Amino acid sequence: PEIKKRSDYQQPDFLINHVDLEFTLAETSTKVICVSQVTRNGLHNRPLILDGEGIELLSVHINGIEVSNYQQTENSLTIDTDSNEFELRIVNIINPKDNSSLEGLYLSAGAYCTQCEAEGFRKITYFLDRPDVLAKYDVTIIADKKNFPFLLSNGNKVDSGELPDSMHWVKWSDPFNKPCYLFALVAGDFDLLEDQFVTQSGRTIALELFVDKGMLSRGQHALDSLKKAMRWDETEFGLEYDLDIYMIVAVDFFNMGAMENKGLNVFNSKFVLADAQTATDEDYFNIEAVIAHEYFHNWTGNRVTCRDWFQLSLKEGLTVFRDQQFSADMSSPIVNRIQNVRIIRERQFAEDASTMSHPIRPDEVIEMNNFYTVTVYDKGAEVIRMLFTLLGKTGFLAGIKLYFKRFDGQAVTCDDFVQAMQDANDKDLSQFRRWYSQSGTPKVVVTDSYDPSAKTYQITFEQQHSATFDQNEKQDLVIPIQFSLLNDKLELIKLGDAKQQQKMLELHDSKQSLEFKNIDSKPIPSLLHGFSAPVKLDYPYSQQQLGNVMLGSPDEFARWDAGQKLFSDCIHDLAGKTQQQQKDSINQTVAMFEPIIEATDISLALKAEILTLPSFETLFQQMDTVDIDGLNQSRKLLFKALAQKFQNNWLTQYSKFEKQPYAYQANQVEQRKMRNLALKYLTLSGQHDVEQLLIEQFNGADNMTDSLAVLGAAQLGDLDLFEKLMLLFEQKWHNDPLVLDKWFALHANTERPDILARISMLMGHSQFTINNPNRVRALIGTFSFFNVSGFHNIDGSGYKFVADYLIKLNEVNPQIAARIITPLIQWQKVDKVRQQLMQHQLMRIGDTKGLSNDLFEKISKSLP
Ligand code: BAL
Ligand code: ZN
Repeated sequence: PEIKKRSDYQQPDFLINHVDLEFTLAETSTKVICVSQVTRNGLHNRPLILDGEGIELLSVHINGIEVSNYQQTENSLTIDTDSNEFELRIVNIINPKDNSSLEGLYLSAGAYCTQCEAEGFRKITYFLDRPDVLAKYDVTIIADKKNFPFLLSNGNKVDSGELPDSMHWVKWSDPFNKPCYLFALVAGDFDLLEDQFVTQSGRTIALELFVDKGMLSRGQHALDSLKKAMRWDETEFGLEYDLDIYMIVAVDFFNMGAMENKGLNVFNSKFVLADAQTATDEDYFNIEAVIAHEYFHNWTGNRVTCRDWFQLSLKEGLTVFRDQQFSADMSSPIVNRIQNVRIIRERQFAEDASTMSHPIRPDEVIEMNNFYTVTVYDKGAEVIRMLFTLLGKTGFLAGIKLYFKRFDGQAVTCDDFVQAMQDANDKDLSQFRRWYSQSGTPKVVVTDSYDPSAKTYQITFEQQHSATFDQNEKQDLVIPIQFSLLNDKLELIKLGDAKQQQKMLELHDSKQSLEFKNIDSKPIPSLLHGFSAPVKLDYPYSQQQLGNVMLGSPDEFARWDAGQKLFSDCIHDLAGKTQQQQKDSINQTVAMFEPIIEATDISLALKAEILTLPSFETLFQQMDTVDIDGLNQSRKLLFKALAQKFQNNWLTQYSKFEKQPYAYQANQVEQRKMRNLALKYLTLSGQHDVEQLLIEQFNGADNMTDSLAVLGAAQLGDLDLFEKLMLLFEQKWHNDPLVLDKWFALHANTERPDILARISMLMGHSQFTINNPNRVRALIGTFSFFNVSGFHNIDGSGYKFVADYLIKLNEVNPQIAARIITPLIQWQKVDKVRQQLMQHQLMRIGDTKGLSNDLFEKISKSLP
């Protein structure tokens, strides 16, 4: 396969400014007529080369005259013409029914829908499938009226009519220029939830949410979230919606979370449907966030889009940052920030440490679908956040304003974005731009010294960069580091003339020092407030100092982080100790958390976060080489000790909140969080009557959060009750696949010797199908990402199991296969025996006949 390079970008040879599409929908032979108004771009005589894949071509006309001197390959159509401006008419047939890749036009549980980002439009018709070709679209859809009463596309509905044989048609017109990746078509029979939104300038927008029949009551939260997002973007960014209608369709078969097609978002139903019985607090949260994310794309992505796919972070990093800010405003900012950081530390650091390491603006791509990554999205959002931190909110918003003023309606680059930020703020961002071109996780090493006689304190920050798999040479970055200093009474020390208590250092040299005068005793630094940069921090904290930061830092993130470090240090230090030493060390750490349980100066939500152990994945990323079994064991030892030491406190926390009928409200969410954390610990503590508690909560729960928490606790405690309750759960939700995904996932990450037999059996469940990405992610994805003992079984059976599955999935849905292979290519930190076992399976997959580009790219990079 061809490697595409960012540096090879060329303007398109031709432009298309208007597209007239007509679809006559039929399951195995949908007819597509695409009439494009084409103009030659610049002075040249090169032919028009269109992209296309899996298309049956019927005819090509130029200015009404049929042409036949074209050349077709597996993925292109070349047409030679002298005309500089012409109408191109292409007629072709596609087969939505057999399209299991879920790209282009396909069937999802009987409804037609499309997914065109990144390069799916070429599976619909021959076209210039690249984001810098912007056109206005008129779309006519013809289908059987009984089965497909709703025929939807982008923009405004402009006409419709009846046809013989109970067929009907609808015509849509989108007044905005857009790249073809934002094209969408949906046809089906749905329940429709309607509402409206009045914009700040007084325009009324029709809101329409389409869901599977019978699911209407589960759509309300999504619709409410949409209205909140629309208002928030007006008040925070001054951005108003631009069409008269905004449609969202929830479909069951979808590769991504959702898609921001202009005026017609298509959503994975997982991120739309919710009610108390079927959705957890986390689901409610995610729905609000994803609805907002897609809405925010209307400006950051659609009005201004990417010039080429290497620039993906232009829209994704910025839009993730915007949805993070929105979520923080809608609920608890600190809990949100902690969740953002967990993603970076668990998954983005892992990606950067692997053979898939790439900058947020990649330089080389084989399959674009492989670059919808935590690096492009979440590290991309951290880079935008650093700009926000460096420029301040006012400066940042001035940059955004200039960005839209310059680039509205255009396809641009990350550099264009940074330039707007720079020009609006008169700040030189040339060194900052390296964040876009450099991969890897920087390390910031902090050292300090105190001179008691001079009463001076010096603190030195040094940035260090290691080579990554994709890049040997690294340069110094601009790293904003927010910090404060505490004295031994845990009081804040005033820093600098402005009597600031928090300082921001812009670290741009490899090493920078600051000196503070009139300091009475050696301070304790509280570092990287709010996770002000996506780096690993190294300061030789003593346990006592960490305890002090956890209790006394003015920054809630730093308090949480200090607690996490206390836990991680303890877990990592257990290796190689005698049992007695382990016990002593654990007891000492655990005791440090007593004041947190009693603390009254933090929210319940933050308390629950502080009392949650770092995940296995986070701990994994803190080490250079990992003893998988040892790390898993050590984490469990500490978990159990926390459970036992605070047994009475957990019972108090569990019992102290009055039960109320379920509502997705901040105070209820944090109470459930704490209560269910306490339930976990109680179960793990081995308290004799915990089964009773679990059964009572399971039977009495009026919501999915509490039901699922019981299953999670019973699984963690390895109780026989787990199997019994899982059976009951399956019986209750047998006909609800979205709920069953939670059940599949719980099974998949259970530690048990016969886990592979169990998963094989579940693959035969009547609701499981390899064609549905949600099912596959729940069962196979959860196993490979989270079942540490099963996946990493030293006999290699876990790796082989996943490889066998990926070989099958490669044929069905390469995009999802390439997601689930992630843990298998992250062999770099495990022991040599496992490394060889993993590589052996990668080679087996690599030898598969008909290997997709998606898997090829990841495997070829990953094998030594
Ligand atoms: N653009 C793909 C889905 C999303 O990031 O919103
Ligand atoms: Zn997005």
